[in-house]
Amino acid sequence: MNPTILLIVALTACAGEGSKPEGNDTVAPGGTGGDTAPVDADGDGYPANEDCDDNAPWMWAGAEIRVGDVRLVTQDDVAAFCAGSCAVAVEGDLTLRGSMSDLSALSCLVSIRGSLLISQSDTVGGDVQIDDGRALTSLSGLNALTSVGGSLYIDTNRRLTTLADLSSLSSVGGDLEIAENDSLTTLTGLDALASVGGGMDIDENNVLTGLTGLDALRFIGGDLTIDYDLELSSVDALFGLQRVGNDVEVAHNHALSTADAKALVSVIDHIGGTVLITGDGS
Ligand SMILES: [Ca+2]
Ligand SMILES: [Ca+2]
Repeated sequence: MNPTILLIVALTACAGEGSKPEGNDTVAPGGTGGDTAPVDADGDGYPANEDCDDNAPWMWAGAEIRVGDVRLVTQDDVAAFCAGSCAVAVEGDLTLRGSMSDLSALSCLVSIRGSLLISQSDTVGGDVQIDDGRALTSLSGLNALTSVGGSLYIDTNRRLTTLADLSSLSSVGGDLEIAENDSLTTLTGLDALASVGGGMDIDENNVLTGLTGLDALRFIGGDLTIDYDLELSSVDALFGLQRVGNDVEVAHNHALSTADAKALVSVIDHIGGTVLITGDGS
């Protein structure tokens, strides 16, 4: 055989090796093969001392910056997101919208420079479409996310019951919108959030009873809008709010007394725009 062809054959044989060892290997890459097999708790082929997380088989390597926008639609997309890295920063927008039901494999996600959209729209042409594939009930997997540079949209997630997994999130640079989540009863989990650079919009969450979880929020750069949350009976959790850059609207929350809505407005030190309180309860 021609030596050049031999070289190509040899290189081809090597290709595909090296990114991740076979999962069943008991001796890790670089291991000594000594008397005692190194501990590899998650079975990803990397022993504990070479694995950035030895309890997560989808992560073994260091930090990575993901350039551009990322859109995850299927459970396979979610499973492939970390691609071995223990810490991934997304430079663009991250969209989670589709048929995934489990985000736990996103535990490498530490920051998003752009916006984060979590939306599982179940409505098509105005009709409610029951689709068991759209079964996201929690955001488990986003526990390491500390900042969203752009906006955070959590919309139309019919089965989402908790935001507890956003407990590391301390800042949202753009808007925060939480709307039409039909199973969400509480905002507990947003407890570290102190600042929203844009507007905050809490709309049409049909079973949301209070805003507990937003107790640390002090600053909203744009509008504050709380509309059509039909079971919302208390806004006390926002009484630490010091500044709203633009308008405040608290409207059509039938279980909330107008007096409570007015009490919220009265405790905000600075409101840059107008106030509208209408259609709340008596
Ligand atoms: Ca391991
Ligand atoms: Ca691992």
